[in-house]
Amino acid sequence: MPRVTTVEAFRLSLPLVHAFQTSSHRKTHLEHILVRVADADGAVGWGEIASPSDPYYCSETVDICWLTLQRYLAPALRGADWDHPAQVRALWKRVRGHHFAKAGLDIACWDLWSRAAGTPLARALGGDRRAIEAGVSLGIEPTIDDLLVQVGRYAAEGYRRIKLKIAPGWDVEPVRAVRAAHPGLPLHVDANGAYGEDQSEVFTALDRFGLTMIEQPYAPGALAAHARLQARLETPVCLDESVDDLDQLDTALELGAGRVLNIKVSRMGGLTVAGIAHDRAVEAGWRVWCGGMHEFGVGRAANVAIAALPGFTLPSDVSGSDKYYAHDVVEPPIRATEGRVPVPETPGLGHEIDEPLVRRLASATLTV
Ligand code: OSB
Ligand code: MG
Repeated sequence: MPRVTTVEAFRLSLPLVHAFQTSSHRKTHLEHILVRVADADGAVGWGEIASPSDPYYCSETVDICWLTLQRYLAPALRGADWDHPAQVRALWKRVRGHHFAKAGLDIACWDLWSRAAGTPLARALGGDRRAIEAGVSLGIEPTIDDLLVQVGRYAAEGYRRIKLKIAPGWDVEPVRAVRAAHPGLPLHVDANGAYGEDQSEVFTALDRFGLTMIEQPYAPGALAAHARLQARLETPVCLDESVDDLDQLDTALELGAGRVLNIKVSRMGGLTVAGIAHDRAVEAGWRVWCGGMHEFGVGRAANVAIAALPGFTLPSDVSGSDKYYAHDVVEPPIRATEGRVPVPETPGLGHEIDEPLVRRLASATLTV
């Protein structure tokens, strides 16, 4: 029975190889929190809190995660008895929300447990794939020509689909240009909730480009508006920000607010909940895929593991580390070959964490 005796956390910022612009903001560096848990036998597990620095994607910023981890979540985990990592989320069920911070600890407990059991994390979660299909997410570029360069590059690398960020003023024209240059490429768009229902003619126009899906067109709470849009579009609507927890998922499934779910381990609060969301959405006839938050190698390896579950039939936003970071914190770094990322066959996350590097780069550390 693992009993976590120490929780350590490290704040660190890594430079992006290419600035990323969405409907709300532009980033050149990302700051995440790495979490290390250890038990009395000296077994160790690592997790990542991949929350944004600014409250544009969700309200849970990196500063808030740091405090929540220190004051509530790490103290709840420390010293508690559990047999299986699926039980740990019950330890912090009184804490409302704070899914990114919970996800970091949940991943670390799954890693600790599956390493100790000698089992690859993907297998511990019930995944049977040997490799997962990878797609890339491309930000808003200064010009359509710049975007075409990016699309050409990742299509040539063999990625299985390309997702384009859109926003009012950067939607139908860039999609038209990419579609004209790549007629057969699996393509989808992500609006990050930047549109109102009064702008729904944009989606009528986008419905003609054979997109695999339109991700999060409206604001997170607008489930009824998403259902009305889905009812009149051929293109599947995909929910991301709208589904933070299993109750919201049940409501979305009941309303028919889409046909596809982007499952993010971070947004949903960990691997256990992500697995339950996968089961429920697939059972209801929706398609699912694994989204990302530009994770460093620790969170990226957790995404690879969950994406090995059988219901993840659409390519995931789990590109190689090299799309984002020149030097990742894990060994070996995550790599895609011809648009496929291998699922590790070694215990736990299947990647070693460069702990000296993490300690050296950390701008702050905490120990509970
Ligand atoms: O909406 O999927 C999103 C990154 C940060 C915030 C929101 C989103 C994203 C991505 C990144 O699209 C996907 C990735 O990690 O490669
Ligand atoms: Mg999204």
